[in-house]
Amino acid sequence: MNKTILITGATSGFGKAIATRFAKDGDDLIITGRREELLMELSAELRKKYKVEVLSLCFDVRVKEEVEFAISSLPDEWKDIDILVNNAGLAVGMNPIQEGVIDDWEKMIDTNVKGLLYMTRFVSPLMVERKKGHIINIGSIAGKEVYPMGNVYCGSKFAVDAITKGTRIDLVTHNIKVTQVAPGAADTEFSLVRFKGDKKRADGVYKGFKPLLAEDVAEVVFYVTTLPPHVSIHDVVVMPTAQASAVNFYKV
Ligand code: NDP
Ligand code: 8X3
Repeated sequence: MNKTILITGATSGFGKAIATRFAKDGDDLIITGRREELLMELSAELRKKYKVEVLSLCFDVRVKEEVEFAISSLPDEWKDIDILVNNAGLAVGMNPIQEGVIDDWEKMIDTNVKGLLYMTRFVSPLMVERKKGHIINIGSIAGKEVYPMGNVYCGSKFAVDAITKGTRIDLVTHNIKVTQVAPGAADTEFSLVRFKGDKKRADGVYKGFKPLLAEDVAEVVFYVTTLPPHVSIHDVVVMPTAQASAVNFYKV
């Protein structure tokens, strides 16, 4: 039976690939992001190619009122969300802590931590009411290991790791699965955003080894939703074969 999947940050990278993967399975999608034109393009493409229903919602996950409005005003036929993928997130800047740009810190914490919390806060009651659901949080290897100048981004992803565990504990009695998928280096718009549009620097991150593609991560996210109701995957770390830890790469 087709499911309803809500994916935040579906305008690029993992979110777009995850939306496409579930559409291929025939599922209906609620896709979100701030770039309305990209949401429109993706909606049209998925509807045409996979004949699925797509609702696109343009809002900023950092703004509590926007998140609350988006979820509380969902049409009735879209309220039965089976899977929430908290994917929207970013790194901004890469400085030693003593030279950190406070505005960059706020963007990361507000998006990666508070945005994920707002989404969970407003969507999880709908799942509790139905006594079913699956929340998938996109963490990172940066939420498992701290690396030089990763300070606040790593902190935000360690928070995702902890919040995922806490969410699972609180929702266990409501029959809701909670999973973290924590990828290593993946070639998306991530580094372009982190380095504020410096494409040369962003491309340099992926030189000399084969990074993950967004589709690889989407396949893992899809897989964790395919298991029987009594089986729950708590945590998956998915890395490029050439990456052994946050900072150890085999580059040629
Ligand atoms: P992208 O930059 O390609 O995608 C990020 C997505 O998040 C975009 O769709 C963007 O949409 C959305 N987004 C960012 N800020 C907001 C906001 N305030 N409100 C709503 N949506 C927002 O990067 P990735 O696909 O790589 O990143 C997805 C997730 O994966 C992030 O949480 C990231 O931290 C994590 N991650 C990435 C890794 C990598 O190496 N690429 C590895 C491990 C984890 P829009 O701009 O339209 O708002
Ligand atoms: C993104 C991966 O290792 O660049 O979360 O922080 S990393």
